[in-house]
Amino acid sequence: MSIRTFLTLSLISLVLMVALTACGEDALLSDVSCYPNHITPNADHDTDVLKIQYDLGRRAYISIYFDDQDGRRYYFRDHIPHGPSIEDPYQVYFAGVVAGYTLPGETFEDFVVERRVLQDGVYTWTIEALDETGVTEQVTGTLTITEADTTLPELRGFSIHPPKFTPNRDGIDDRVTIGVHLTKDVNELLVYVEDEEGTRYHVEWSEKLTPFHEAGRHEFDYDAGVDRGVDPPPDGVYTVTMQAQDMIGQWTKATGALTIENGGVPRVYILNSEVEWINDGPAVSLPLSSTLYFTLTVENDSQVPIRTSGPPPGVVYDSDQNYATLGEYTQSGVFRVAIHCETSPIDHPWRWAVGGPDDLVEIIHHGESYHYLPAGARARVTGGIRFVDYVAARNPQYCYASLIHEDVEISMVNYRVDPVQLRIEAP
Ligand SMILES: [Ca+2]
Ligand SMILES: [Ca+2]
Repeated sequence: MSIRTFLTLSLISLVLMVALTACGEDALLSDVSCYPNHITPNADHDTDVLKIQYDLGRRAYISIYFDDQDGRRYYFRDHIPHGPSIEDPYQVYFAGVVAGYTLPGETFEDFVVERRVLQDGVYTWTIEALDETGVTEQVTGTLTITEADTTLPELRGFSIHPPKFTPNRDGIDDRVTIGVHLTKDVNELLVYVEDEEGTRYHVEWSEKLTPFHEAGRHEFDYDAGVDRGVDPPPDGVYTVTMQAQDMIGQWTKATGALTIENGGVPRVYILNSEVEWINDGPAVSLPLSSTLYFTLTVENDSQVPIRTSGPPPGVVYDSDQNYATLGEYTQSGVFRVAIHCETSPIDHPWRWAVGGPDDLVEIIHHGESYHYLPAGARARVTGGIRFVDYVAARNPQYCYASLIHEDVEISMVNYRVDPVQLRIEAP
């Protein structure tokens, strides 16, 4: 078929189509109505919504848009594919909200407007169908908008802090706070973290001063799941998205980048749940003022380094001392080996780092020095308690070792490992 023949045939079919349309049969777009012709989109349930109805004769792309009196065009639907309407006409409700736009001279720094209500005024509406052969039909009319609630739910001062974090429960940069000042009450306020493939991770709202969904300061807290013992998303760069939607249906959106580094759930054990006590245990008898020594091996069986703090292995405590009297206070997120006896006046009073200088790696962070046992590493830890006193009513007593994740947990597997029965021989 020559191009000329094709064009001629196309022309004939086009003429036929127009003829058929004229007869009201097989029309692409027919029975179009928009009611009412005046709406007040302000969520007061009074003439807030326009009902649009149409029949579609065959598959087509539907566009619904509004032109203001200055000739600016606002899309409600932009080339959305539709099949033919079979029995009932298509019905769609329009609440005055169109694709986001900005007014002349208007700029927003922290967010973009995704959906926005039309300003008060008189508009020409157009419903347009474009079929697969390129035939377009459209119907137009007039719509007046008054009392539109044009206030936007602005997301001011959107912030992500810190922009790079290490969700590994070491107490340093384990969480991210995503903050915003919301300028209007909304129906929905949502934050998620998304990777390049579009996998989303929910972020919890945590600010309690402003009720959820109300105008004011809001904060969201993201721990990457590690608080629940879930492995965080892989290290990498993610997009944080905050989205607000008001009663009218206006949407605003703010985005920013978030980097995950050294993410992972620490899994650390006392190797084989074994403690070598002095004189081999499991029952030990020592003269008063002598020392209960122990040795054990800590295994970091995770993908992340684990943080620890002093005193170093080898230190011997007097029984009436504890970690605080040595100036080695607890620190959130730190792992330490600890010994507890039944008569201990405080919980696990004697504590040691999970490795010595040769086992640990020093990391400087914000000018402070921190020590870590690397991923996959093992370290032998020794220590002792010199018993300078004892409780006669509890002699002998049991002592045991634990591996403590300070201010986080002592997992059951690391709690009260390999007890020894200790008798202090009275002089
Ligand atoms: Ca209204
Ligand atoms: Ca961390």
